[in-house]
This record gives sequence, structure tokens and C-alpha cells, in this order.
Amino acid sequence: MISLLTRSILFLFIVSSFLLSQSIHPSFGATSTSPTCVDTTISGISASGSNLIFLPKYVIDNNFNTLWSNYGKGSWIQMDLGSSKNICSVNIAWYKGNERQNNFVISTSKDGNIFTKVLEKKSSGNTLNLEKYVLTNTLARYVKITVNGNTQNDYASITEIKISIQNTIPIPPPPPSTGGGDGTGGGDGVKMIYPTLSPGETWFFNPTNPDDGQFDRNGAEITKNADGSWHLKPGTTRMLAFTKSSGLPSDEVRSSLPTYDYSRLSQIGHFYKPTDWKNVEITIYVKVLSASGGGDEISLVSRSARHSTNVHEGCGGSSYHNNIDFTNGKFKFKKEMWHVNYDIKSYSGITIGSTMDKWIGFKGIVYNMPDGSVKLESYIDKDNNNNWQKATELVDKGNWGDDMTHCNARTQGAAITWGSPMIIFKSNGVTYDFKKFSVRQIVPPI
Ligand SMILES: [Ca+2]
Repeated sequence: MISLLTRSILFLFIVSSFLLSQSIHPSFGATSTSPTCVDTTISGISASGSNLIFLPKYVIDNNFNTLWSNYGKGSWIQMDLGSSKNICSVNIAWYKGNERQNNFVISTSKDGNIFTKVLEKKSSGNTLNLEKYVLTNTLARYVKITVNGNTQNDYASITEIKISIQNTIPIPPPPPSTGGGDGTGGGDGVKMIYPTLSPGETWFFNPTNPDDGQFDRNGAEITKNADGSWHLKPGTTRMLAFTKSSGLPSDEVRSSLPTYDYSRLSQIGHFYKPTDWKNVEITIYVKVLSASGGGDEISLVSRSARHSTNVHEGCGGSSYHNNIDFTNGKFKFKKEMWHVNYDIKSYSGITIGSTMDKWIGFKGIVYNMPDGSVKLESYIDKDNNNNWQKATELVDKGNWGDDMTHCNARTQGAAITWGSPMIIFKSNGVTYDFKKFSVRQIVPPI
């Protein structure tokens, strides 16, 4: 047995070596066994005994030069985690762990009375650092380490202990401010009101190469500005964004879909494919420069497939329009029962005043409700700082309009509950700069 004097000298030596040479110290790295495991707080510690100044508390002081030590096989030290936790691993740094192998047992308990042996092992004998001992399916509050001697003597001497538990803190969803992100390089930093459905169809305007297989200029004359935004020359603008899986279907393809019968569509749920955009969040940033009187508004148009009176009696043209009037900063909704027959609501919601010559963000959101109605919401980022407020909203309860029966809907005001592969950015005779277009299939808030 080592004398008190020897142990004290040893301690002083350890302290001085700590002060003299930081470089020899093992580093405290993460001891997690996986990204879901984290070191937990040890709220209480006790031991079968301790030698002099080598107290139990020194195994949790983040210092490899202090230790708990007790003489005799069967010496134990016990940690209280405060409550039962799923333990991933027990990590032990042994005093002289690079010269000695320690025989030890780890046992755990939920109540501090009944302990179960979960591991019996011999330390490696080749490290001063924390050595990880993985436990499986171990739910416990108390962890006891019993040391049955080592290859040099019968001391139990441990410099540090860390206990890693499964991280019960839920992984937060991506912060909305990071915007977008479809796992394929999309994303433009714009705040999302509702999260993207996964898997779900998304599209982000590519300012480097707009013609990405989803975007169709559809005759719009657009050019890139020096600041990376794009410029739209006035015209009858119907820029289109398609789901990726639709493969940019032509007018002809969209003129020969399986059905344009609204009763059938309400059963099938889509014009083209199950991946059609149905519950969507459509975003655009615009700076309107001038308008030629052809309609001082921009509409985000959803749930339509083909706008032609000559095709299936205009029944590919069912659609909802989230609309902003940029001269007075007012909002409204339109329902296109078929092409061309609109029911247009009055302005509703907030008024933000003219947005001419200012960058603003505008969002049109459309989603189905469990009761068969459809909710429309418009949002505005009026100061171009990614601060969005709801501008207006409306629920189509199936009583909006008087001519849905033209396309064989069951009722005159039937809601448009089916999806389509196409979103339209619509304006007439408006010149504007734009950026950060996107369409995302969303998880509706219901
Ligand atoms: Ca220590």
C-alpha cells in the first residue's frame, strides 16, 4: 500500500505536470457514439470510499490530472444522472491507463437499489484518454463502475468519466429563414410559411440558368440584370413552372389529359400525375417598374392545366389566383371556373399602398382542407427583408362561383380540389424585375 506521503507527492507531481505541459493532455472530444448521443450531466456522485484527496468528484471535473482513487478490489464509484436516460456509452479515463489494465464491471439501476450488470471488461491498457464502453438498450438513472484491481495493484483509480446518452432533444426542423431546399441544390433563403412536403415537388428559379427543365418562359422576354435578378419586358406574361416529374409537358400533352371532367378530377385528385402540385406555396419577389394599363396586378395561378377555350371547352383552365394589385397594394382572389369564366372576389385583408419601384415578396398558398374545402392565403414581404405577414385569406367551401357545372362539377360553386403540374406567373403589360421564384409542395397546417 502506498503511503500517504507517496500519494501526496504523486498528486503534486500530477498537478505540476499539468501546469508545465498542456500538450501531453488527452483532449476532451465528443464521446458520443453517434450524432444522436451526447454527454449528459452527472448530477450526483458517490463511491465505496476514497483515498485522501482523491475524491469521487474529481472524475467529473474535466481535468485528466485529478482522479478518484480507492484501494481494494470491489471499490466502486456511482453516478446519478438525475433521471432515467437511454445510455449509449460509459466513457472512462483510467489513471495510468496506458500502463495498466483494469478489471471492471458496469452495472446500472433505475432506483439506486437494484443494480443489473451490463458490462464486464478489462480496460485496454494503452490510453490515458477516455475509453468508450458501449451499452445497448440501457435505460437507467444510476451507473456504477466496480473495479476489481488492475494489472499492477488493487487500486481503483479513474481520472475522468463521461456518460453519453441518447439525445432526447428533438432535432429542430430547418429554420424557416434558410428557406427552400429540396436536397438537390434548391433553396433561395426565403422564409417558408409552411414546410415542404417530403417527398414533394419543388422548383426554385435558377438565376444562372432559368431553363432547367421545369421552367417555361412561355414567350416571356426575360433578361438577366447586373445584380442577378431578372427583368421582364411587358407582354401577356404567363411564365410557367412545372413539377419535375411532369417533364415540361407541352400544350399538346396538356390538351390530351385523361379527363377534364371536374367530377372525375375531384375523385382522381390531379390533372396529370399523383405528383402534381396540389397543396403549394408559391413565392415571387418583384419590383414593378411600369404598367401599361392591361391590369395592374400579378397573379399566382394554381390548379390549372390548359388555358384554351378551344380545348375541352376550357375545362383545363380551372384555377385559383392569388392576386396583388401593385398600384394600391391590395389583395384579392379569383376563381377561374373554366377558361374563360371568372368569379372575382373583392379586395380583402390588408392594404400596403403602392409597391411600384420597390422590391416586395409575394406568396400565394393553396391547400385542401379535410372537409373538402380549399383554403387560399396570400402573404407579403412588403419591406423586402424576409419578414412575411399574412395579407389575406379565403376558404372556398364549394359555394364560390356559379358555373363549375360547365365542366360537370356536381355543384355550381364546387371547390377546385385537384392538383396540376403547372403554376402560372401571370401579368398583363407589366414590366418588372423579379427574383426568387419558387413553388413548393407543402405540408398544410391542418
Ligand atoms: Ca479529473
